[in-house]
Amino acid sequence: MLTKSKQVWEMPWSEITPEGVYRSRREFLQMAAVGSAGLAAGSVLAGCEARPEAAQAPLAFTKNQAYAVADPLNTFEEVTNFNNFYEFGTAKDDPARYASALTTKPWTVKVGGRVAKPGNYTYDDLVKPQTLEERVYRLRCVEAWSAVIPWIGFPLADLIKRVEPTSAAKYVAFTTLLRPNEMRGQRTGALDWPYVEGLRLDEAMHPLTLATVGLYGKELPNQNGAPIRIVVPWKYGFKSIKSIVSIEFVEKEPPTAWNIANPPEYGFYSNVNPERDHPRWSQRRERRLGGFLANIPTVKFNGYGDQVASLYAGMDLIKYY
Ligand SMILES: Nc1nc2c(c(=O)[nH]1)N[C@H]1C(S)=C(S)[C@@H](COP(=O)(O)O)O[C@H]1N2
Ligand SMILES: [Mo]
Repeated sequence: MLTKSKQVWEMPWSEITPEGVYRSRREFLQMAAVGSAGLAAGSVLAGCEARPEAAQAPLAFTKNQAYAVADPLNTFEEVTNFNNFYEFGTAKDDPARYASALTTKPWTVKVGGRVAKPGNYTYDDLVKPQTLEERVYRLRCVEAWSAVIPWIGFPLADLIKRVEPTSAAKYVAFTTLLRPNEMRGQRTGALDWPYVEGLRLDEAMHPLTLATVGLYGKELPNQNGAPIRIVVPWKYGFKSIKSIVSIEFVEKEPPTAWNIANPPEYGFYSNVNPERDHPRWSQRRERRLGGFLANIPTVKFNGYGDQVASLYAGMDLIKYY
């Protein structure tokens, strides 16, 4: 756990990474050290791990080269074994351990509120008409770790345009599945269930906001929010709500799970902002998942400022944190 005294980048990785993941990480590093440095991390892993590949189906997609990150990708192993998904527990390895209990087929998303085409849309209704693309985005958690991940999805704006919000729609409210018999964390009071999040309509329609159905070439593993989640790369990770079952177009700023849990710590906007510390720790620096890059400066809007800063022109982002 993070504490007041220690910043995440000051800790030995073993303190923030569950023991099992840490061990396999070390083994991976040892094997990688003797292997070819030129190989993609994914194929290095595939070569040395006896474990079968995850069961996710491969997806057809095109690589969108416009969205790239200079830093190396995190490995599939890293981004699927160190997760926040409180529906399965609060420890970082709980989602990998317990999310297989979730059934994601069939899956329906209810679209409602201020919209011309409300209804219950199946996963195929939502995803089949779209061309899927791979985009490498950073995800930065408010806990000061970050990851570089090849996500697969489509602009949320495309979906929003299809369902035709009315002029009364100013915000989009998202809700995660509520199914305590499959989501063991929902049998605890870790958060108010179901998990809810929201975006201003213009944020939701920004071309960077990705309706996400996969990573590393395959359908999302359950622990990363299968079968469909949002990824908002310029905001703290908790805005990137997983396993969504409802998209509602509303007039007023909707409640959000972490704001309900602790308003002084988690605001509605939650833009990555090194100038606005979390009350219990600094946001100036971060550590890359996997431990290669520690104590690296956090960049405002997670580096996407050129594209998104104009959304907040004239707003005090210390007040609207
Ligand atoms: N439904 C739901 N969505 C969620 C969370 C959660 O607990 N429940 N955690 C959030 C947080 S805090 C982060 S950092 C990201 C982590 O995404 P990842 O596990 O795919 O890296 O998911 C976000 N989406
Ligand atoms: Mo997070």
